[in-house]
Amino acid sequence: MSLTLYYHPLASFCWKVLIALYENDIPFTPQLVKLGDPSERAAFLKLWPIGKFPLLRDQARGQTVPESSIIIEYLDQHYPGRTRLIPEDAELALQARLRDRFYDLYVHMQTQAVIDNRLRPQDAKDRHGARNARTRLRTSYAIIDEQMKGSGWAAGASFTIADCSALPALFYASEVEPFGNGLANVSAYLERLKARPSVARVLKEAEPYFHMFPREGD
Ligand SMILES: N[C@@H](CCC(=O)N[C@@H](CS)C(=O)NCC(=O)O)C(=O)O
Repeated sequence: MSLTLYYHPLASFCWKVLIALYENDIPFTPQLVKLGDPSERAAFLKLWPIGKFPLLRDQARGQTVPESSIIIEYLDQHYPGRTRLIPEDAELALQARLRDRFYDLYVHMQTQAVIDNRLRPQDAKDRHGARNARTRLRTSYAIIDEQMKGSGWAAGASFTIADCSALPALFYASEVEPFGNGLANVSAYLERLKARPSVARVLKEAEPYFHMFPREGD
């Protein structure tokens, strides 16, 4: 098999790529990496010294591809299927890329900041950073609620890269900063995402690892 995905089933940015792979039934070898294991970490750092996953290795094309959004672009270019993750229409493609960036930067990364703070020892907490991240999350939720008034997907009528990004971002964000009342469109969109077969499969595979998610420590 040509493609190997270095990943962890609980790692939110890996979900983005798993959803893309499952959307188009692209065959790949899943390579689970335990970054906490010194020898697995050392081997992974040889492939990608930044040490973050997902990472895709394409043996047939001799390419090693980091960064979830770039991996999805790569899959869409070289392993296209029934779901075009980057729309062919240039304007729609721009929208999809913008929403992908939005979910990564203003939802996903903010959620990671809150989680990172939970994992810090008491004497190294960054409460200011975590508070700012929650404020940014609430601003993002309001923007998304406005965008998702209809029943469509993040960048229009078709499922795209933006939806691959939205699921892990909103799933974990809603754990650390619940939507509460008044965000019916965001909640409905998250439920729509969860019902998508590619997403349901990713969540099912992550289930055995959910106990590892830090639920307290703010
Ligand atoms: N910008 C990267 C972010 C990747 C990322 O943050 N991955 C996390 C897992 S969700 C990771 O590797 N964490 C391990 C670490 O930072 O040591 C992408 O989109 O792929």
